[in-house]
Amino acid sequence: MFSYDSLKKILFKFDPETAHNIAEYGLRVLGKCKIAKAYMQKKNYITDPKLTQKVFGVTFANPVGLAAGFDKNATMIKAMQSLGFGFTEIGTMTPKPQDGNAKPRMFRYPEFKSVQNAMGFNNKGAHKVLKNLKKVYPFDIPIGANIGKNKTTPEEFALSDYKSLIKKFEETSDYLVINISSPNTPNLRDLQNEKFITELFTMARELTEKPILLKIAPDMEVQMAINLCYSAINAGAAGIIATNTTIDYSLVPNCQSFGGLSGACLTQKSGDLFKELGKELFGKTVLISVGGISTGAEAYERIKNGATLVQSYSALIFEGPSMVRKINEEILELMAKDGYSNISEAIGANLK
Ligand code: FMN
Repeated sequence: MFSYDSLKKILFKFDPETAHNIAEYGLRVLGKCKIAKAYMQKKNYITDPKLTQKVFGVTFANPVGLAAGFDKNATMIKAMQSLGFGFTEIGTMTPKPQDGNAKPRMFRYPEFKSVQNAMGFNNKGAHKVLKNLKKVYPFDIPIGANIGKNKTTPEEFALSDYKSLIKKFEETSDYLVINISSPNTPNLRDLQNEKFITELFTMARELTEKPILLKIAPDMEVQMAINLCYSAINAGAAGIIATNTTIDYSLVPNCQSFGGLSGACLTQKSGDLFKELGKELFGKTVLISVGGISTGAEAYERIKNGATLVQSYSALIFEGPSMVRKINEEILELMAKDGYSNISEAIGANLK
């Protein structure tokens, strides 16, 4: 029987970016192979009505999604359902194609189940990604489109990058995400200020009725994060995704001093910030929690702290394709223990 442990031994012999490219090739093939796809989907994709909910008018069969950055060019959407994900987020895409930062730019720390990346939005550009997306959309699982500005676009023109991306992707996605929280595009996080956020979401709301969410970094003071979220919500944001990777390099001994850390080292930091956001914002907007989630227990805690949906990326590298099914099964067990018959009863339970 196929075991991820043996595959992992081979993949981990390659540098992380090469391993990612091999995995991408395998997942693209899986997406095209009907029998293998159906087999994996039957095994991993949990569609228990207890986990099903409508968010932004769209049905999510389970609350565990793939976080942005894994499927930057929308080439693996079909395979993600076979891995069990209830939704997927493509991107970050930029208006023009870009190569990203110099290599090596991705590092893994297996003993800490953590990853560090300084990819810098390497992607094929909005035109090509949209072409890929159009082959699939609308799909069985909801698709989010995560958008960012080009590295060469000066801050004063950032708004027009986001404008062109919203126009391009609004018809071929179920929700959009504004990414200004990556640490790997110079000065991008400077856009995490109330003035820019207000301008951005006011402009966005005039362009489309599609839900648009803001993804924030974990490296902000709680009050600053709350204020920023309020600016976004008041200007029309449909939700908040917290969090992106961290630049707190104290979390992994001897890690690189650039890029963003994710995976197990981020669980506490991202979870703590999310808890505070939940206390303030639960009931006022849709909250999605991401950062170091690898188990049903952690996902369930985030849900009870106010997350309607959760996402994961780094843990997939260490746990493999059975992870999403296990998370969903554990959420169901924990819901049963608490006596909940639908996930909506668990969302924000710690805050009621
Ligand atoms: N987040 C984005 O919003 N856009 C990206 O393009 C993006 N690229 C990423 C690339 C890598 C290699 C990794 C590890 C993460 C990336 N992320 C990106 C951040 C993830 O979406 C997620 O917010 C973060 O990794 C925390 O979740 P995790 O601990 O489950 O990985």
